[in-house]
Amino acid sequence: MTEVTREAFGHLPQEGGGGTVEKFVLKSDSVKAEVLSLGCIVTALQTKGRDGASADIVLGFDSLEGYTKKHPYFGAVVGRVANRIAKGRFTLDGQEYQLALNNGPNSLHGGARGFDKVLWSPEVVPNGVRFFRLSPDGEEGYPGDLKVWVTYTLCGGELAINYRAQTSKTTPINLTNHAYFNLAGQGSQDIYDHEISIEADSYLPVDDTKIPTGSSATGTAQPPAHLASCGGARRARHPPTGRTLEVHTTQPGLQFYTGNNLDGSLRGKGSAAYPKHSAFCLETQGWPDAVNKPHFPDTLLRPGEEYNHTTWLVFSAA
Ligand SMILES: *[C@@H]1O[C@H](CO)[C@@H](O)[C@H](O)[C@H]1NC(C)=O
Ligand SMILES: CC(=O)N[C@H]1CO[C@H](CO)[C@@H](O)[C@@H]1O
Repeated sequence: MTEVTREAFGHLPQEGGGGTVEKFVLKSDSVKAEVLSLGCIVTALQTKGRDGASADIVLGFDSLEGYTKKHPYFGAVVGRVANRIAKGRFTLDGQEYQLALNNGPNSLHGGARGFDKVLWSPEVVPNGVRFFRLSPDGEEGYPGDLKVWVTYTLCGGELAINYRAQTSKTTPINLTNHAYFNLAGQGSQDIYDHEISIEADSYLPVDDTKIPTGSSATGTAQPPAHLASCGGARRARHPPTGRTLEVHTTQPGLQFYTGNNLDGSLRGKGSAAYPKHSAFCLETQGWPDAVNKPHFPDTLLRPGEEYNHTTWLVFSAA
C-alpha cells in the first residue's frame, strides 16, 4: 500500500502568474517519492541500499526558489518535445512552424517556457498523483490545444510515470522526465563508481550542435551519441551500496546523459554543490529531431489519437 499526502510547497512570484505549488509525497515500504505540481518535478526519491539505509538519489533544491531560477531541468517533465529540434523549425501539412529558440540555433525541451516551468492541476489517485494541463494552441510555437496528463504511481519499489495526451491539431510530442540520479546519494561528487548497462539495438551519432546526423549506427558508441534503445535492458548500479535502478519503457528511445554541463555553481539540497559528472539521466523518449527526419520513428500526434506512454523506474538493492 502506498500512502499519498499533500502539502503546500511555496508560492510562485506574481510576475510569473502566481499560484500555490503543492508537494505530493508517495510512500511505500521501500521508496519515498516527492513530486511538485510545478512542472511535475520529482524533488526527492529515497531508496534503500543493501544495508537498508535510505538515501535521496535525485538532485534538486530544498525550496521553491531554486526551481523558479535557471536550472538544468532537475526532475521535471519536459515537453511538448523533449530534446532538440534543429533550428526550432518544422513543416506539417504544408505549414511551417517556428518554435522559440532557447539553445543556440535550436529549440530545446519545449522552448523558453516549457512544461517544466508551469503549474499543473493535481489530483490524488490510488497509489499516486495525476497532473493535468491544457497547453494552448500556439504555446511556444506548437500547433493545437494539447491536453496532457502525467501520472506518478508507486507500488513497492516501482515508480511508474504515465504520459497521456490528446490534441486538436497535428503536433509533434514526446514527453520525458529529466531526473538526475546519483545512486550514492545526491551531493556525492561523481558517478565514477556506478555501473551502467544499456542494451540498445543501435545508437544515433550527433553533430556539433547535438542534432542527430540522421544515420543510426551499431557497435560502440563514442560520446556524444544519443542512444536509441529498443527492447533492451537499462540498468544502473552503485556497487558500494548495492542501490540499483532499472528502467523499462514503452518509448522507442533513451538518452543517457552524464551531467557534463553541471559545473558546481548551483547550490542544491542541503547546500550540496553539483559538479560535472555528479549525476546521470536516463531520459526515455522518441528519437531527437524526429520531426525533421522522415526515416526516424514518427513523433506526431493527430486529432482523435491518444499519446500514451509509460516509463517504470524499478529500485532494488543488490
Ligand atoms: C495506455 O496504454 C496502456 C498499455 O500500455 C493501457 O493499459 C492503458 O489502458 C492505456 N491508457 C488509456 C487511458 O488508454
Ligand atoms: C504520439 C506519438 O506520436 N508518439 C511518438 C513519440 O515518439 C516515438 C518515436 O519517435 C513514436 O514511436 C511515438 O509514436
